[in-house]
Amino acid sequence: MIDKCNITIESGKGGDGMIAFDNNRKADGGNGGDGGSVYVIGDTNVYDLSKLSELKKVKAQDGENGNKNKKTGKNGDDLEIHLPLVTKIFNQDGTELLTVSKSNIKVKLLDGGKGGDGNFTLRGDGWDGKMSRKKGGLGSIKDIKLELNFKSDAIFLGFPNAGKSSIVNSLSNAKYKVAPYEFTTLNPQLAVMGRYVLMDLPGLIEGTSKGKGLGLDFVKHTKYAKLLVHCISLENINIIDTYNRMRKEFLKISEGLYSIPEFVVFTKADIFSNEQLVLKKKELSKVFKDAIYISVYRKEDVNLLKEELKKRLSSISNSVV
Ligand SMILES: Nc1nc2c(ncn2[C@@H]2O[C@H](COP(=O)(O)OP(=O)(O)OP(=O)(O)O)[C@@H](O)[C@H]2O)c(=O)[nH]1
Ligand SMILES: [Mg+2]
Repeated sequence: MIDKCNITIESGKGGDGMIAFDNNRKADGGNGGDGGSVYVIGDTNVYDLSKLSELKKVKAQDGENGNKNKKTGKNGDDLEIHLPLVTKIFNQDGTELLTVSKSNIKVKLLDGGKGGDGNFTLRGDGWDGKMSRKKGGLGSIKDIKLELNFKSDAIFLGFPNAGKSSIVNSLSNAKYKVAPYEFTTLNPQLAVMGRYVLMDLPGLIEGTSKGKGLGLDFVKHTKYAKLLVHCISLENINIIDTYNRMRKEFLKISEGLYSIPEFVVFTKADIFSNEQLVLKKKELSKVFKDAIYISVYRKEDVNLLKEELKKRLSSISNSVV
């Protein structure tokens, strides 16, 4: 997934006005059409900047020149750049230009050049107007930098191998890589559960805050999340300690991350017999009042988690998109 790119944008040039005469030698040259403008628009069907990063430059269409018979040239088509949520746009010098955080809202970045007047518009009484026309206005050109911060409703975090990707896959149509070793997930990955966007993240370890493991690049993507799903494998011998160590790491990473409402999900429930699980739950419920226990291999567990997530997310606020 490409989450950064530099690109040159250019609006269309206005078409030139025309000098033309009808059969009675009267001025009848039309005006040039306006050049297309450049817009950006948030689009939830776009997931990263890869398409855009392949293009060095994008340009709106030029307006067509005016024509005889007072015909105005066709306006150039606007260029709409569809961007994933949330994309921050910066000027070349690094100052922030705008943030695209809502879908389907169009924002203009560059105006197209105005079409030039033809000699019919400029005709006047004398000869001068009849022989004059205006050239179309030039388009504008600008270098911008784009940076994508993934926007999701719920983020899935925890130690490596906790089963985060397995859960995200089971809740959605995603088929992200799952494997029995640490750091299988290397980058944030998005999945859709009904009207909600889920984000599976790389595993965190103690020291992530200091750049250990896969580092801190992921933090910017967590900013908009409404719910932090903290996944803890029941394989851990001391679960309360595992939980506390991760909470401390969240705080060291950022206060913003630490303060996202948390929902604890205990994973791999199938490794215990029913009797063992009842005992585990009894012990853990003293500390974790409303945690959920799931095995991704049990449909009823997955459905229960899905309903619980929907309930929590709908009570927190509207979906991000
Ligand atoms: N028995 C059992 N194994 C599970 C369950 N969920 C996941 N696993 C296994 O646990 C291992 C790790 O699963 P992942 O989903 O890759 O874990 P992760 O937390 O995304 O791991 P990283 O991306 O490395 O942080 C895989 O071998 C999974 O098959 C479960 O409910 N029960
Ligand atoms: Mg993973």
